[in-house]
Amino acid sequence: MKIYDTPGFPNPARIRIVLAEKGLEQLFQFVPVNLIAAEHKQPAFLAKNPNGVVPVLELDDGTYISECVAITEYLDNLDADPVLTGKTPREKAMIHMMQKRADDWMIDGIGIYFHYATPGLGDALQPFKAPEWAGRKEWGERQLEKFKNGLRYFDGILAKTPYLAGDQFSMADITVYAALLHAAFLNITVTDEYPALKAWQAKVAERPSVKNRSGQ
Ligand SMILES: N[C@@H](CCC(=O)N[C@@H](CS)C(=O)NCC(=O)O)C(=O)O
Repeated sequence: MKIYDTPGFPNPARIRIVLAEKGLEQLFQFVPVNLIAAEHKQPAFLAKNPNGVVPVLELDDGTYISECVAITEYLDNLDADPVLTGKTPREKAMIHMMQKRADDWMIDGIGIYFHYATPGLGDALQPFKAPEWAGRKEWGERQLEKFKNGLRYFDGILAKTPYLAGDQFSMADITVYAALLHAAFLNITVTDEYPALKAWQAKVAERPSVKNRSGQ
């Protein structure tokens, strides 16, 4: 099986962490995609993922699976040790709910801010090209507010539970951690204003799957 990804980018990091958590890295060949050269917007890559983003999993039968949540679910069904998407109905629902918030508020929030309110990857690589849209910078800035609201929200959750969806480390934790990696790249760090989130971030950073993951 193959993983098309770009080392150093936050969404690819999510899947690298999942693979390391589950000890499955050796089953996969990593195929680098050059985002800076816009390889992901060329027909050959768009045939694999019409959204033109990494990562993408290719199964041995030629099936392409994109979206980190879908890839994580596939990997969890392939090898349930440890489970990152939940075992019981309650765990699954809690993780799904937190994952959706982590995606919308955190990883998408900081990603859209990066692409629209900062130089991002350059004009040619804005995810949805709208150079004529005068309000795009303001819209990008609003995403940063959403991200900061997420910092407050997740800090409140982590003041009460060890991980985002309860006692177990899950894919929701991985998503928020990856969003914080992206934010740190933009010099937006978790300050003492968010003590529980900051302590959780330090704890997650020490997990072998995070600390020693490939493609950093
Ligand atoms: N929702 C997607 C997001 C993937 C994503 O945005 N990947 C970024 C890299 S971190 C990307 O390929 N960006 C290139 C672009 O937007 O042009 C997922 O879960 O896989």
